[in-house]
Amino acid sequence: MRLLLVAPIAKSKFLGEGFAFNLPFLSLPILSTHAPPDVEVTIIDERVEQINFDAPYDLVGITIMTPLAPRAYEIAEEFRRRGVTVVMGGMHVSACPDEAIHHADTIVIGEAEQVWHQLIDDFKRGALKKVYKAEAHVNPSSFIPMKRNLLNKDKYVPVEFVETTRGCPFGCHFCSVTRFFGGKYRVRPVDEVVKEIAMFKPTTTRFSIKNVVFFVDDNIIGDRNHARELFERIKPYKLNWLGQTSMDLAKDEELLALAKESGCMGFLIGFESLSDEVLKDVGKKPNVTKEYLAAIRTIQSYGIGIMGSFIFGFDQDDETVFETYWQFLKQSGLEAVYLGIMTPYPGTRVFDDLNKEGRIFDHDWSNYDTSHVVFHPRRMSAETLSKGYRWALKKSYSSYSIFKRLHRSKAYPLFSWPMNIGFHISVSRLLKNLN
Ligand code: B12
Ligand code: SF4
Repeated sequence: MRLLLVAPIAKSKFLGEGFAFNLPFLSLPILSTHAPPDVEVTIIDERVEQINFDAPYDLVGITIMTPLAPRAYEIAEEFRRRGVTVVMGGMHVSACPDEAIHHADTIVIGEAEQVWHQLIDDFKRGALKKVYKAEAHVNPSSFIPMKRNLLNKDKYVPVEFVETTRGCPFGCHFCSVTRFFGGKYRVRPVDEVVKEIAMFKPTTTRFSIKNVVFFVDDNIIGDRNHARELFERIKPYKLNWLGQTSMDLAKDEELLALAKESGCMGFLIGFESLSDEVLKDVGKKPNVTKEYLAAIRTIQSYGIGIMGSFIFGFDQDDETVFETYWQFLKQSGLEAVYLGIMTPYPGTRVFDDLNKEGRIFDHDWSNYDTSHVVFHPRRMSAETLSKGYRWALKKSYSSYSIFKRLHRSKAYPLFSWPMNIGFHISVSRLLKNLN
C-alpha cells in the first residue's frame, strides 16, 4: 500500500511560502512513524517540493492548519478526481469537521496516534469510516521514537523539532492549543526524550551552529520538575536549543541557569499585549506588564535571547497601540519579535464571540495567517489595524532596529544576527505582497 502525506503550502507570505527559512515539522513524520511497516510512505511538503498528482498512491493524508485549508481542499480535489482516497487531519479539521468532511473521504478529529492504525486497517479492508475521533488525549509515555528520515533534510534549516509535553492550562481566548491539546501539561518521560535526542546525527552542513533543537512545547517549563530533569539530562548532548515558555521563567533563576548550562540559545515568549486590561480579558495569566522589562533583563542576563510575540487588534486596542509597542521595543532590547494581527481561529473563544457579534467579514481561511485583518476591530478601523501592523513590522525589522536591539545582546550572535536578517527579508517580501 502506498501512502502519501502532504503538507500544503500557505498563501501566507510570512511563516509560509515567503519565509526565509524552511522549518521542518512533526505531524507528518509522526503519522509515518505510526503507519504499519508494510505501508510505503512518502512525505511531500509543498514549500520544498511539488506534488505529482498522477503518481500511484492508494491513500493521501493531508495536514491542515487554518490558513492552509483552501489549498488543502484543492489538493484533495485533484486526488479525489483521480479516484484516490483522501484523509484529512490537524487543528483546522478538528475545529471545523463539518466543513472538512465535504472535501475528504474521511477525517480525523483530535490527535492521530490513537486512531491512525485503525484507520489504515479499515482502509485496507475497504471499510473506511467517515470520521475517526480520538476519544481521549494520548498519553505521551506511549510516544515512540520518531522516524525522521522521510523529510528531505537538505531542504530545511538543520534543526530538529522535538516534543517534550503537550497541552496548556491557560486557555487564552485567541489560542487554539488548549481546546485541541487539553488543559493539562502532559509530559513525556525524560528518558524517552533523551533516547530520541541520542539518535540525532551530528549536523554536517555548513550551518554556523550545530546540533540545533527546537522544543515545540507551548511552555517547556510548564511542569518545573520535568523541565529541571530534562535540562539536566540533555547537558551531555551539547545541544544548542530553542524553546517556548511563559514569563514565569524569569522568577526561577535556578531553572534559568540550568537552561543555559544545557545549551539554551533563546525562548519565544508570548507577551501578546502591553495592556493589563487586554491580558486579563484574554486570560493570559502569567503576564503582568509592569514586570516585562525586568523579566527580559533577568532572562537576558543568562545570555539567553528572547523572541517576543505581540498581537494587535484586541477589543481594547486603539490606534495608539502601535506607537506604544514601538517605544517598548526600543526600551526592551528583545533579540527578535513576532508580530501578528489578532486572528479568530475557529474553535477559539475569540472566534465564537466575534462570530456571534457579526464582526467577522472575511471567511477566506487563507487570510487567517495573522497578516490580514478578517474582522471589524472595536476601537479602530480594519484599515488602521492593517496599516499599523505593517508599520510596526517595518520598524521592528529595519536595519536600524536590528542593530539597536542586537549590538549589546549577550545571546548567541551566530543565531540572533542570521535570524534577524532572515526576518528582515521575510518582512520585506510580506510587505511587498500585502501592498
Ligand atoms: C512548531 C509550530 C510551527 C512551525 C512548524 C509548523 C508545523 N507545520 O508544524 C512554524 C514556525 C513553521 C509554524 C508556522 C505557522 N503556524 Co504554527 N505552531 C507550531 C506549534 C508551536 C507546534 C506544532 C507542533 O509540532 N505540534 C505538535 C504536533 C504533533 O501536533 P499537530 O501538528 O497538530 O499534529 C497532530 C494532530 O493535529 C493530528 N494531525 C495533524 N495533521 C494530520 C494529518 C492527518 C492526515 C491526520 C490523520 C492527523 C493529523 O495528529 C498529529 C499528532 O497527534 C503549534 C502549537 C501547538 N502546540 O501545536 C503552532 C500552531 C500550530 N501554529 C499556528 C499558526 C497559526 C501558524 C501560522 C499560520 C502562523 C503565521 N502567522 O504564519 C504559520 C503557518 C505556517 C505554514 N505552514 O504556512 C496555530 C494554528 C491554529 C490553527 N487553528 O490552525 C498554532 C496552534 C499556534 C497557536 N497557538 O494558535 N508553526
Ligand atoms: S499560554 Fe500560550 S499556548 Fe497557552 S493558551 Fe495561552 S497563548 Fe496558547
